[in-house]
Amino acid sequence: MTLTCKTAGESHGPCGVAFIEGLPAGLSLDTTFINNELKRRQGGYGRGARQGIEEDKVTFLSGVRLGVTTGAPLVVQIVNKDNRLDDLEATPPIHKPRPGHADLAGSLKWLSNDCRNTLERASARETAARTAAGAIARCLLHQFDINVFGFVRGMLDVTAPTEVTPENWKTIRDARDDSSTYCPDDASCKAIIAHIRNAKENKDTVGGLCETHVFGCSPGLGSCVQWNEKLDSKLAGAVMGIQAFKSVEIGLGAKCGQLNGSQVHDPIVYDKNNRETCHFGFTRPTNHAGGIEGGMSNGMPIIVKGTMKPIATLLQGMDSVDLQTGESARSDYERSDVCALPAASVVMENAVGFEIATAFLDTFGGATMEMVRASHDAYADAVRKITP
Ligand code: EPS
Repeated sequence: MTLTCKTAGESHGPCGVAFIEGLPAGLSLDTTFINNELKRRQGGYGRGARQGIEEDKVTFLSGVRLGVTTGAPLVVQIVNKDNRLDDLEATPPIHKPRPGHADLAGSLKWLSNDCRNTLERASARETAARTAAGAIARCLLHQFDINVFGFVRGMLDVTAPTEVTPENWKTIRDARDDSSTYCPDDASCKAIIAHIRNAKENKDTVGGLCETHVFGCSPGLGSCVQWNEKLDSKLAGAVMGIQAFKSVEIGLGAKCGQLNGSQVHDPIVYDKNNRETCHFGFTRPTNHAGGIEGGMSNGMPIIVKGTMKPIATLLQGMDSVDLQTGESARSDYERSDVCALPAASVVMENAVGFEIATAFLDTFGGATMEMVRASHDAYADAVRKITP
């Protein structure tokens, strides 16, 4: 069974949940790790007042016994403290849609001049459940030494010069964790803070660029045989599915269109002495492909970049229309964040982790962790038999 996840929950409803199917039995879930990912998602410079109210933590409602998966559908819950959906004074109708938000399209789709139902579900509060699902899936990846690492790469004119490698990523992760913007480069972090402050002063908002690296994937995750089995296609869908993301790139991404083939493609090098590693000795001096060729992992680190647009709720409002009168009006304002880019980098890290776990189980799946391990190890033995 393919690993799948659906989420449910309104921003100001009682809770968010993720419904996950396809995890093998016998996987120990590291609740400290999962809750820490939720805590990181709540943080970051630029967040609004809501995160002072919430204290996101997972409760497993099914599929887990004594901290270990049973193979049954897993439902994980994150309780909302700011639960006021049925209080009409506290969640008033919204009828001046915010440009950039789901408000207008959703109200027309669901035939209402009140954007409230749409915005409650479109809200990025949903990303708490998605982050939990990704962190749960990463508990499986950790058993196979596959690590996912995400950070903020830049904003406006700022691009962190940080180079991330399989050798240095843990040190860079420490720098990220010491940074209030989740950007590991100190000078870039300061410049990003200045941009967020400036946006706040101007009653504006700001987005930016997130990046996720995956280390330790063996070749062959994903497939070239069908368009919708390609790992890059799945990663792109997963990242574009995060609220406010407007572009996804793998490796060099859009820059590929500005270079010749000899500048884009990564030469292949073989070193028999590295046959015991995840890439079986096949490495590349460059990694412009971002670890994916023909829709399959190639043994190099997987690199995904995602762009988040500025949040659509502006304190200054924007030109819009009152859906009750048809007259021009400034858009409604709801309490919001000035910038949720650091949080988005955590969501992206975990969304990527979920897709990698899905591809991993599509390749090495089994009902139990023992079966998955046996399949994974048998594949590695088989590759070493057919390589020089
Ligand atoms: C959001 C609006 C804000 C954000 C929210 C996303 O919610 P509220 O109106 O309750 O302050 O805080 O993000 C979260 C609650 C979260 O946990 O990330 C929106 O309109 O998308």
